Amino acid sequence: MSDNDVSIAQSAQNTRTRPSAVASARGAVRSLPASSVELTGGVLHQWQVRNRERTVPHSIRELRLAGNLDNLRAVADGSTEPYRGRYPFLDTDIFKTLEGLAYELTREDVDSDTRRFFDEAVDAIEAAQASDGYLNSYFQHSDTEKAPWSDLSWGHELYNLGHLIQAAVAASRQLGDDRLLAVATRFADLAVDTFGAETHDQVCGHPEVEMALVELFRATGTKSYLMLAEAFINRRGHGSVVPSVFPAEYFQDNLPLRDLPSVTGHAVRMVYLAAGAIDVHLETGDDSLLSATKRLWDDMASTKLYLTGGLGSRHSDEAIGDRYELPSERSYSETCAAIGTMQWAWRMFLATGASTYLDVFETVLYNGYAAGLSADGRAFFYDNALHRRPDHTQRSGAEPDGELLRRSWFGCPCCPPNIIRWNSQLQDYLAATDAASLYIAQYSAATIQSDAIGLTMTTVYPWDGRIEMAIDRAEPRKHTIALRIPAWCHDASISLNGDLLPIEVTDGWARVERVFAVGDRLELRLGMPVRAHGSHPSVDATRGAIAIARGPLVYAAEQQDNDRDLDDLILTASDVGGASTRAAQLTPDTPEESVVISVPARSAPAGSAELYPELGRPQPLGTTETATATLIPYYQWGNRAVGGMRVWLRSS
Ligand code: FUB
Ligand code: ZN
Repeated sequence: MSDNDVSIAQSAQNTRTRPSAVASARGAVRSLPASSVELTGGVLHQWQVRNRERTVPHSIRELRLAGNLDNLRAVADGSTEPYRGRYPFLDTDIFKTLEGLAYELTREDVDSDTRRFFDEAVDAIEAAQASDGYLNSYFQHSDTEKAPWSDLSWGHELYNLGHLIQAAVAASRQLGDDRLLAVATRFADLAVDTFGAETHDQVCGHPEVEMALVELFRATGTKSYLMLAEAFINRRGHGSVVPSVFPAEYFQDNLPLRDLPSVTGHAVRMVYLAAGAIDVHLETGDDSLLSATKRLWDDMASTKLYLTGGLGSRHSDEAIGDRYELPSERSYSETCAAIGTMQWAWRMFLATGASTYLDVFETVLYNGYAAGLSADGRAFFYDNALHRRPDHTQRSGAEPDGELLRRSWFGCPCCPPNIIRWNSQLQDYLAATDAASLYIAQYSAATIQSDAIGLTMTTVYPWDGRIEMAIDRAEPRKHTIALRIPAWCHDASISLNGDLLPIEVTDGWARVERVFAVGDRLELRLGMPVRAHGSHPSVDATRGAIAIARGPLVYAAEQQDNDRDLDDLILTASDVGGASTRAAQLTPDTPEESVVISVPARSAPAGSAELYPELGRPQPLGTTETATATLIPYYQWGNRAVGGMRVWLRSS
């Protein structure tokens, strides 16, 4: 292909309708097509540009070095070289990357190696597929000596199929390239033949394929894919997964989903399972899945999520932990779990139209998820702590080598390519529609086209709460633009062409209904004062401590910005009234902007206190002095130097 051919192909892709990642035709609301929303500026757009320019080329280099493509090629070549890497799911790192590239290749400025990688990977995948449709380079490799489907608990073969399907559907929808779809449907057909019978009781140890099979049904109309997804949801929980190293709960196989009292077990598995279940509900109308996932969501959101939206408080088994078990320094909050939580949240929103799911989506997006990637786009946190003690020595990702902060790759690199696919498709989660309304789910500089309305959104959110929407196209009929008023905002106003409108917020939405005209200017102002947060009394780890937030951003104090030891800083809720903010560029080599917060505080040497003082006796604390606490957005921590970090600070 010449450069000219490439740009002609690119503009053809860009003018046709390209469905989004979750193209459900049912539910309270529907996603807008990917081709109808474009991020044009601000933080989310910067993340997409960084994805394309830095994270993707970096990850392609790492994938080549780690041998993921070699594993697939070795299958086709019949090579006797040993399998590269430890895990049976390393093909998924290629699949997740390809899912992201399917979006990125519709955009300009994609480098030639990225294009080459896409084709090389597709060739290797096509060549590795067995004649019956099976594909998993670990099991197919000559040196692993394991038969396909012989280890469903740990083999991840259906998890692999799930990521292959998602890459294939994305390539078909975004690029009109059906090569992977042909591979994925052959493998999915094999899965239907192998596991479809009603009498079968087996499920994969790692849920994922459920979401993917539903999407494959949406893309192809083949009902057996939906039925298999439904069967996998219904079968899990009856003890069919062989609990070897991990207990049944790890696999969410201890109880059927509908009977689970709480989100439980391995965090990523749990949120992928719930997202798959709500997908099945969206297509089959099975309301028992909606009520079960609602109940689990409510329990999670009120007892198990970190302030950052992170999920999973145990390094052991990468597990969610008990209710209110939310230690800051041991927060696992895997980056993949953050992505799965957003996938679940989006589907709950599609099913119900409720804004509360989007509020959590936003919290995860700007905090627990965003912290997973460095400002330069080339290093990753696998687990996301909310507190780093200055004498901390554990390496990121619980692996023995590498850095104390983010690292360039992992032996188990599930998170980096998950970030690639998620950043590439952020526009899919910006807006949605029903017959009467356009819902603005997240705020960013963007253009949005629904059937009834086209608008240009201008804002520097989340740094500022002012959002302007200029109407570029409007059908001559009454229509509603529904604006999400985040639960953190207690002071919102809306004006149309400069005139304030009465504002009524119902279920988190402020609805503006009228016959819109081209040239109309809607302006939303979300008050964003600095806030102080405490914890539920049952959260022992942070009870009595104080955290700072502004808009959707949770803040953190890093030692390098503070002249007092972070353990000595004391804040009270009333101190935030005296807080000031300033725009800053924390990492001058990146386009990443920031807003830094200063809060009047006190300091008292904590080191002089007894470990377990007898209450009622005087404490030998040092003298209390006035001080200032300086805080940066949590997601930007760990980009400058190794040192202490705290989200939660002392309040006494
Ligand atoms: O098992 C596949 C992936 O590896 C999981 O989703 C991650 O938590 C990591 O364990
Ligand atoms: Zn991960």
